[in-house]
Amino acid sequence: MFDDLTTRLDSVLKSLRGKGVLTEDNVRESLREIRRALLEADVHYKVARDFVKAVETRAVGREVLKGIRPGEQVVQVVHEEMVRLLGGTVSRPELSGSPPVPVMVVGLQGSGKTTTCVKLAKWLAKEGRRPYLVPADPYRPAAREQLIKLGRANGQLVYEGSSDDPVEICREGMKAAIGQAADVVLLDTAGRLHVDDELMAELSAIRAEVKPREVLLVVDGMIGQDSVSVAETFAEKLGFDGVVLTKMDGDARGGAALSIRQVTGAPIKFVGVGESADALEIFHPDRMASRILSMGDVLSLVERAQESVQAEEAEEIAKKLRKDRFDLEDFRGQLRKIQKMGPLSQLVGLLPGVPKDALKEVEKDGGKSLTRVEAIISSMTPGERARPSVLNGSRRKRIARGSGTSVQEVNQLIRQFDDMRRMMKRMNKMSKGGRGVGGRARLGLP
Ligand SMILES: Nc1nc2c(ncn2[C@@H]2O[C@H](COP(=O)(O)OP(=O)(O)O)[C@@H](O)[C@H]2O)c(=O)[nH]1
Ligand SMILES: [Mg+2]
Repeated sequence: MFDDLTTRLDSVLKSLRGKGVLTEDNVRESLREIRRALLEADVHYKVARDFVKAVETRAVGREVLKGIRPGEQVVQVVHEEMVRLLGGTVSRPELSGSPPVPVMVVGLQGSGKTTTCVKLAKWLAKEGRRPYLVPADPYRPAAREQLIKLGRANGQLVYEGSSDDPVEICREGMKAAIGQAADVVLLDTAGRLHVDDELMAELSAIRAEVKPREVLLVVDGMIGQDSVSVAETFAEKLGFDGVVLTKMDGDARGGAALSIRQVTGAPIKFVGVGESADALEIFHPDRMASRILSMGDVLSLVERAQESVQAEEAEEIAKKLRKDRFDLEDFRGQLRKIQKMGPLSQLVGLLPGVPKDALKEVEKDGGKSLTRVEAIISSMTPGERARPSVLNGSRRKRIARGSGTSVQEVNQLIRQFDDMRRMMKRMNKMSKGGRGVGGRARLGLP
């Protein structure tokens, strides 16, 4: 996702970053480019305009222009504004209250409501809840069957009563949920191909009846601008508490994700990233912003890495990545090189997914945290390094003890390793697809 947008922004930011001295003209020209890239990614024009204005206000100021690394600072501002645009912080669904807590899932036909209901049920079950699925679309028998089948196939409880009145289905479904000792009820409501008043009236009637704790609007991330106007209409006519953006695994241009929060004021809570029942993720604004922007960061890191690494070694790593055999042993090797490359803080700042706080930490402790990472990896057996998936709770405990760290630190490291590997795999794929990153990505380095 976001490939084109990322590539475009990357080149703008890279040219900014390279500049030792920035003039207002430099910055303005870059901002024009950013705006163009956003519009092409189908970001709502008002959102693109306001975004650029916000960055400009902060970036075209004296402090920034007098800074040590002005380009870097502007890139930082762009990132921060993008996080803000995407909602700032993670917004989890609000499911407190006396059980069963009703959640109403609404949206246009084909947006992914039914699939999302099943994904949510699975996600909730993992969170220790006991969800109950209620098919509340009486118009298309196939819609009801779909939820029953899909829900069952995924081991979830489904209401099977049939009435032709959606309000009655929801009311009865809530009662049945009590009988099943369920604590969350997911109401899979009917959709239409287009928003119409009849649909809104029906949804309002359901809402009045069951008083859902959450109304989640499901929006198809592939349809760009249209999804934003759909969301606007739902916001105006029905109101909702959060958005689930589906089909983000496809070649969505990213515009919907970037516009919806700003246009509707409601947070994106989940993203759907595939057809399977597991393909649902909590939406993280900062991660998403990094995904959109930080490709460039990875690439500049690679650029530096290139200087200190032998070509054949790099080829070896690329090969491992292709075969998905890049392991913690390799990771440690890379870390050692990073340490040699210094200045450390600069390099860590370029790593994707490393929050700024962590960067400050590293700066403060002068590289001790990397030493800790090394200690953790060194406390693993060769087998564990080769196959990190075997690292269960008790092994992690042992490793924490052996390396004089905490289980949290071990967990964090494994997470970082996973993220890094994913990122590197993507880069590797990109370079194979000849997407303009060419030789640098072939190195396949962090
Ligand atoms: N690739 C992908 N397909 C999805 C996703 N969510 C839903 N779909 C597909 O979109 C189609 C419509 O989904 P459905 O849940 O039936 O939509 P509904 O009409 O709103 O209930 C189905 O083929 C789903 O498999 C997603 O996150 N990624
Ligand atoms: Mg459906």
